[in-house]
Amino acid sequence: MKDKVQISRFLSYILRHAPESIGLSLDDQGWGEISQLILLAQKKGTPLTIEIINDVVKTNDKKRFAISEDGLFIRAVQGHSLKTTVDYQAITPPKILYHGTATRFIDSIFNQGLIPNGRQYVHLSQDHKTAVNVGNRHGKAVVLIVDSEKMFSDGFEFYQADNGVWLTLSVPVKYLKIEEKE
Ligand code: HQG
Repeated sequence: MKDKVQISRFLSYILRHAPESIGLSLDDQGWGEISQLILLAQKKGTPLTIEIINDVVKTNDKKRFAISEDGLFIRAVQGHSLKTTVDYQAITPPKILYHGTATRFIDSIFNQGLIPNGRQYVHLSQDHKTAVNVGNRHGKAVVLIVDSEKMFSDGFEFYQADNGVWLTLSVPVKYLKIEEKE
């Protein structure tokens, strides 16, 4: 049996990026039928049960997934590259948000602003530590401070996924600064 981290990665890949890789269909809100997922994953050599799925959803460190109220469907709450996906409500962001990245991306970011790259949205966090962790995944971490208050008053929309991650379509350079190290 694969461990929970492997199952979480598998579910992230299927539900955010490539449901078709196992033949699963998602609706336009990103929901896939759990019974189908189990059947199709089994065929591709990843045995899943409803108990394993429930356990991964419940105990996932970043609460990446949600199960529908009737218990029949599952979706990723953020991180999609798929176009057809979760409709987020636009809401007022906090004054500032953080974005963790790697030093090697800084020149390009200060040229083009933050762009979603493969995903649908740029991911931001309210919490500094999360930004450092996200940055460390890509190399030497550097934290950018996003003037979300100004962006919002200039008409940019912000969304928050169920797990607290903040999303916006892009962040132009003028709203970005590198965090000063003490
Ligand atoms: C960078 C995790 C060059 C951007 C986290 C980042 C997050 C640019 C990388 C979620 C750029 C994209 C997303 C530009 C942005 N030039 N590089 N103009 N604009 N970048 O993995 O934000 O564990 O797609 O700084 O918690 O790192 O997967 O995005 O370094 O919420 O659930 O391009 O992934 O969640 O990398 O992470 P990613 P991310 P999970």
